[in-house]
Amino acid sequence: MGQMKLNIVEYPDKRLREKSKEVKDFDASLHQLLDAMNPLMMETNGIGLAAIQVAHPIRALIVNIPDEEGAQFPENLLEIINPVMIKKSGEAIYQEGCLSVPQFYEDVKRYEYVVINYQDRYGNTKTLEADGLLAIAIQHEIDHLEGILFIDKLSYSRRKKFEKEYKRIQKERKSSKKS
Ligand code: Y12
Ligand code: CO
Repeated sequence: MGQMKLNIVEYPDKRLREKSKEVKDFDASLHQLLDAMNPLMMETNGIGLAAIQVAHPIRALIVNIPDEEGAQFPENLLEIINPVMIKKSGEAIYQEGCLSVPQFYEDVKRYEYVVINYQDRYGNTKTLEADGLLAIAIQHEIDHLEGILFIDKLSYSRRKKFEKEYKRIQKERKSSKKS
């Protein structure tokens, strides 16, 4: 089996709107996918990536929160399969971005603190308590599993701002003839 070739699915691709399916087999094909997602996330300076963003609609995601200097370490990689939010509280606003919605960043309101149950790549059940950036990232990625993007969470006026900027970005891309 060779290296898996993954590409980021970008808005407005309808595949991002699919509801991802529960992972039942914690087998080599799952491990191969996770092993290919991590370098892609590192190369693109991402801190979170859901499988559906690379065209695999399964309930799997990875997160790697950088330190204060922005450095990421392999030992901080979290592989989260079949997550379920069991506790949530507080409020936090953070400027989010998404590899599937390039070049757009906007403030989104989320829970400040969450607890999730999930499985690791071997199917072992785990519990994770998160606050700060990790809590934000987990909520952003769990939304992907439901076909929800961060731009869906914006107020009417900020969503309009996104539509405008998105059109501008598309025009720029066309005129520079890249993709
Ligand atoms: C806080 C906010 C958002 C999340 C979800 C995870 N989001 C990301 O990892 C976003 C990554 C991202 C990276 C970009 O850089 C490159 O593509 C090289 C980027 O830049 C451009 O689109 C030009 C945009 C987003 C977790 C926590
Ligand atoms: Co995203």
